[in-house]
Amino acid sequence: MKAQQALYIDGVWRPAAGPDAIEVVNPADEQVIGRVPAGSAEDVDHAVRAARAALAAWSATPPAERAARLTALRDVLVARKEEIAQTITAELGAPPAFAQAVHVGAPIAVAGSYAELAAAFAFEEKVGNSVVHLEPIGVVGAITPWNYPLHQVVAKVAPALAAGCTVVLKPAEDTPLTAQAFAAAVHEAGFPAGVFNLVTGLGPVAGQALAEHPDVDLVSFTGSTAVGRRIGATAGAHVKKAALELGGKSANVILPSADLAKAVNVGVANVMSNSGQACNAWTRMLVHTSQYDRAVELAAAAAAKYGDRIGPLVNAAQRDRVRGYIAQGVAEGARLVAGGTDTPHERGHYVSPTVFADVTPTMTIAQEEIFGPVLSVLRYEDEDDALRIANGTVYGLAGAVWAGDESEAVAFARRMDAGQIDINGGRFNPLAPFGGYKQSGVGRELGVHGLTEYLQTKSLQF
Ligand code: TXE
Repeated sequence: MKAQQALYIDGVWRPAAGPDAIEVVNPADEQVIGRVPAGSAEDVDHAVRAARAALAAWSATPPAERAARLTALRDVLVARKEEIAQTITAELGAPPAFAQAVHVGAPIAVAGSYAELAAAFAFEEKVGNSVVHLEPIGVVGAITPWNYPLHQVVAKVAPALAAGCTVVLKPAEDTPLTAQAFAAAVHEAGFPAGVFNLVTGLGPVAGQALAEHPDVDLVSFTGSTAVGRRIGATAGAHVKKAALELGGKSANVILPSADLAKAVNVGVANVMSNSGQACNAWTRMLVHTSQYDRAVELAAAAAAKYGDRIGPLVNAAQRDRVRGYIAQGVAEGARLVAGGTDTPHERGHYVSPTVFADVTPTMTIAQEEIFGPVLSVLRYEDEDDALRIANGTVYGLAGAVWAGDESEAVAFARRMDAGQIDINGGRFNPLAPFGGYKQSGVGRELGVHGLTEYLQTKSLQF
């Protein structure tokens, strides 16, 4: 898709107020592939005013009609699947097949699920002698990251629109072309002007202006814990709601009764997927001491097999950050059994699939989110020890448990402090709520739980 030198506000593409621009770079070959406007606070204000003006009519639009527009949006995404996947490959570096199947496939499922939910959801419920109305919270400011550039957008915008809210989106600097492709899809789907608006721009400028705007009722943010903390504080100062989806350091707990080879192989694939740029990646593999050496051998072999199939990291800063963590792992005494800090290609921001053994729970690489293709394998003595290690970080986003018997895995999962846990592998479910315990965030995305984030309640007593 060709970059638009414009912002999408009030149903039309229009120039930004100022001359600033963002260069979009292909992380695989470091070539500049486009330029988009770097919106200012003035542009954000313009977009918020458009969203406010559109709110009354959109929130009063019957849910079935909102559902019809979301169905149309899903259909446009399906029709443009290949084109959007190519855009994601160009600006994120995702391998083409993965870009189509996952980067575009998952948001298509999510958009479809919200079309169905908007039509079926009870926006009014009777409680004794009261009727409770579930009303849209208002104007939503959505701030999204680059790691899943379409999914992160759809996971916020689709439920907000289903709920009857209007939206201003500020996407990540690295992946604005996917956001523009999404805006074009919204336009084609026939949403009324002002219901969805896009302001591309820098986080500390356009993002901050959106988070601080007095006429935004809810900020929904996905990104780093540092920025999430600020957005939460700003929302608190204005007595507004903030939904925060932040980092993770998820544990993949392999109980002794599990199919070890399967658990290790799926676990490695999970961490290497999207080059490790996933907040819910199972970056800590926990293995019983009796199976530890075998698991490390299997993990190293699985990582080595990846070779050239892994895409680059999104930019040089992320690559350097990940390499820094690898160097720190070595310095703190972890044993490198695959990958490392070598440069696998002459150009592009690549990091080799990396596996560390002899990682102890307090090491930096076992505590901090690396956001790259780096797996730490830790050993545990017994189940209580495994649970202590699994729950022993500030995060609590996701996890996995493997056991010979599902009920054994479920019993362990119930004791984990995490918002989404896969049992013996698991499969993506667009209706299952996703979000964090502890410092991984506040609120949930996807399914009914994701929809209710965008609603407020009013009760009428009779
Ligand atoms: O995130 P930022 P970055 C984690 C991951 C990664 C690290 C840094 O560990 O290595 O964060 O990534 C906007 N006010 N995650 O620097 O800066 C920004 O423009 C308002 C986890 O890319 O948090 C972008 O749109 N907005 C994660 C969005 O915030 C601001 C996904 C995220 O960028 C802002 C991405 C400000 N002051 C990174 N500053 C996940 N949970 O999935 C920046 N932004």
